[in-house]
Amino acid sequence: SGVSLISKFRGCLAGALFGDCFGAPFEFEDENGPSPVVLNKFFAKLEGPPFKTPKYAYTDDTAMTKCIAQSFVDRASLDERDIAKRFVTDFYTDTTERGYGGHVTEVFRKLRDQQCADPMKPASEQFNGTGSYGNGGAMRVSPVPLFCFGDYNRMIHVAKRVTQITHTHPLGINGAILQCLAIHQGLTLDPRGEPLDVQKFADELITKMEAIEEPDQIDGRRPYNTQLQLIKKLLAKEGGASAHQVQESLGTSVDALFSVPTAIYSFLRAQKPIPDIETDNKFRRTIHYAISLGGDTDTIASMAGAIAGAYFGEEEINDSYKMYCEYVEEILELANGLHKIAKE
Ligand code: 8NA
Ligand code: MG
Ligand code: MG
Repeated sequence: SGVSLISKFRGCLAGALFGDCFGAPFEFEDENGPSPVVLNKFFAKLEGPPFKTPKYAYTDDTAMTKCIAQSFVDRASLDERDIAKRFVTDFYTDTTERGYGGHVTEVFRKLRDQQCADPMKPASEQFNGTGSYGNGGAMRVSPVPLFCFGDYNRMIHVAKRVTQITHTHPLGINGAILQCLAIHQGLTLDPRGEPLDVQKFADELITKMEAIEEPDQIDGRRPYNTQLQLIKKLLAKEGGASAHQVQESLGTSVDALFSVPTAIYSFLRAQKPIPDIETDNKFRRTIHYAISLGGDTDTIASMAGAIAGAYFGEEEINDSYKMYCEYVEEILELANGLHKIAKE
């Protein structure tokens, strides 16, 4: 009974890749997101009879995810310097434009100049020492809950360390931890049988984040807690919240605080049919909905896809997607490698 762990591992990393590749063409394209007609056509084509096309390219989200996964697989331990070196080498040798964040390239330059001797230092100097609160930590955290499966405290520690190579602002770090927790919950739940209790899924994230997130020194509020409470309210809305309400409250920006909760919401909302999204498949519905909100579509769809893939497993992902994206075989091989480590 249930979906196998290997299928969940493969679904998680493949889900992150497909969200990235299929979300990238729409990134910040239109203020309100792509039109329902355009998106339904886009996915119907991917799921229809095979057609010839250049493969959809992955972006920074997958470029960095694969560095982390490969480091874990090769070293079977956390090695921040090795991960930093892989980020830098990939950034400077890749001939494809991957669309990195506006300021993270400064971290790569400094890391290269000091040969990653002090891998956590350049990130701490970003934005006058406040660190980046972009979603660049959260967008690449998916290998962590796989690598640390079965050791909750170590998982939190590793998520934090891996994020700090580029993002040291508490909102950047906690966004990555929250995304990691959502994937972890997805991995541990059985998608067959009772429908997912979406309110309970959010409540469990709230409880876990309360032990991690410090209250703001001025207003005493916990920013991610506030967003998670919002997710619960939006999910409880009669007939479903409008896209506008979600865009205005949860956000679709490159800030971790205004994109990680949106990805989690997309996964939870997609457990039931959504108006204008013409599919019964819940993985498709998750990334389709995430992209429909607009803004940072590749990253939000990638994060939502990682959670959905971890929950449903590879079998819920339409097989035909594999024909149209680069790096599919490789990412699935990395998932196999992480599964081998998790079993030991
Ligand atoms: P980052 O660390 O450069 O952060 C992204 C942006 O967030 C920065 O350029 C700033 O504008 C802003 N920011 C972050 N922290 C602060 C702060 N403390 N004070 C003021 N502003 C701040 O890069 P990242 O890795 O977090 O970025 C990830 C996102 O960038 C992903 O969505 C990814 O897909 C990519 N992205 C690329 C493009 C593109 O076309 N090049 C567009 C959007 C997003
Ligand atoms: Mg990207
Ligand atoms: Mg992005």
